[in-house]
Amino acid sequence: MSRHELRYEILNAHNLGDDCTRTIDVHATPDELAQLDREGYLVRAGLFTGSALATLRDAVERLVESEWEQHRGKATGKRSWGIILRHLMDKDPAFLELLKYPPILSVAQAMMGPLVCLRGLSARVTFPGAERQETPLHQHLRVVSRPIPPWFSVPHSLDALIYLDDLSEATGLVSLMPGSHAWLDRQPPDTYEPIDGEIELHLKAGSVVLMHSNVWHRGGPTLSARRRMLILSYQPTWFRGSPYGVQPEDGLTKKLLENADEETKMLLGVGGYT
Ligand SMILES: O=C(O)CCC(=O)C(=O)O
Ligand SMILES: [Fe+2]
Repeated sequence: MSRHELRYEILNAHNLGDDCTRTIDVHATPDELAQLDREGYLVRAGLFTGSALATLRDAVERLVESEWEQHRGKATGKRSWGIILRHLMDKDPAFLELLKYPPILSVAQAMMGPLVCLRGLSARVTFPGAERQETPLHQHLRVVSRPIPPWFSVPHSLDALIYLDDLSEATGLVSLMPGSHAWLDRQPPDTYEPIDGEIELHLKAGSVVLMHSNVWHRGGPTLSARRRMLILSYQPTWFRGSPYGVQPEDGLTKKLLENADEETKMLLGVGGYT
């Protein structure tokens, strides 16, 4: 993977004094960033392999086991998203390793600037069976109004869809609509069916899709083999965090914050703006 360096100056001498510059070692080429901006996605095949992939899978397995009752106790419908586990960095040290993972974080900082924080890390696990587990077409930042007001802030955040199993017809492909993150005048139709112009991705386990959070996308049905994936998201520091899930009171990130450097604090949502 080709890299390049980007240097930002944060115009906040009032608080930062001389400590205003941030140099990002971006794990992408300028052309790839331009594609991400234009199309809304970038595929990283085989980013996680070997023990790194196994460690993430094992950590997801442990959580599926410990949270099984909580998630499956209530739901047994005809169709669902499967189970979604949230606040992962508070629950297992394996996930904390992803907080500053350069191939993902550096791209978030290249696209949104140095002042970004974690929006969330969750896992989606789907199983074959009587209940059909898939998602409808959707986008993640549903905060746009029509007409666009003069001082509207276009919402941007980056999702890394980290696939821990192969994506196939058996496990469920991911489909997305290139360029749809920039369509501020409409919302995705409520459908589980393909739409004109969408692309379907077949990917090997360990592959990652870097995606603008407002790209229209859907996870296809898990028909005959279990499927596990993670969603690691970054947002500007001044965004409100994701509203989903309940953060554990004494989670791992709380301990980490006790002796954290400024970068870690910022990534965990403490400061990073005034
Ligand atoms: O499982 C996938 O491929 C996509 C999942 C998704 O879009 C979500 O959980 O928001
Ligand atoms: Fe999604």
